[in-house]
Amino acid sequence: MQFNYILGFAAVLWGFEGVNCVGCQPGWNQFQNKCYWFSHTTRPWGEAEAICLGFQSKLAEPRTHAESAYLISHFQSLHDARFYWIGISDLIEEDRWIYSSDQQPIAVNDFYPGEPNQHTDANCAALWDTGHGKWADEPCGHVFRFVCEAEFDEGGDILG
Ligand SMILES: [Ca+2]
Repeated sequence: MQFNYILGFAAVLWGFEGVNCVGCQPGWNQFQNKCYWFSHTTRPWGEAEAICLGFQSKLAEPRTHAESAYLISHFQSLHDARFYWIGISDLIEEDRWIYSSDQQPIAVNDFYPGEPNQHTDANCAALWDTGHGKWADEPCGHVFRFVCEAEFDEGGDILG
C-alpha cells in the first residue's frame, strides 16, 4: 500500500514536470490542462466534430481568455489555412453562440470586430486568418481544417 502510494506520487510529479508527450498523445500540443490537435485534413463542421469524437476529444471550446489566446496565437504561427473550425455554433438558435458539448453560452467572445455578420447563412465559428486569428461565422458546410481538444492525461489511471 505504502509503496503504491509513493509510486503514484512519483508518477504525478513526473507527469507535471514533463513536456508535450507526457500527457498528450503524439501530434497533439499541450496548453495548460488540455491537448490540442490542429488537423491537416479539411471537413465540414459536423464531420470535423465527428472526427474529434472518434479520438476521445471534441472541437476546441475556448472557455478562458488564456485558452482562446493560445488557439489564436498557435493558429497564426501555422500560416497554413484561412480558417480552422472550433466547437462553437449558433445552429440551435440564431445568434445564441454556444459550446457544442454542453450547449452553454460562450464564456469568452473572440469574434473579430464586425463578426458574426452572416446571420442564418453562417452558424459555425472558425479561427480566421484575416481577423488575426479571431473568430468569424462561416457556413457549417464549408470545408475547413479544425482544432480538436482533449483532456490532458495527468496519470490518474496509475493512481487509481
Ligand atoms: Ca448564425
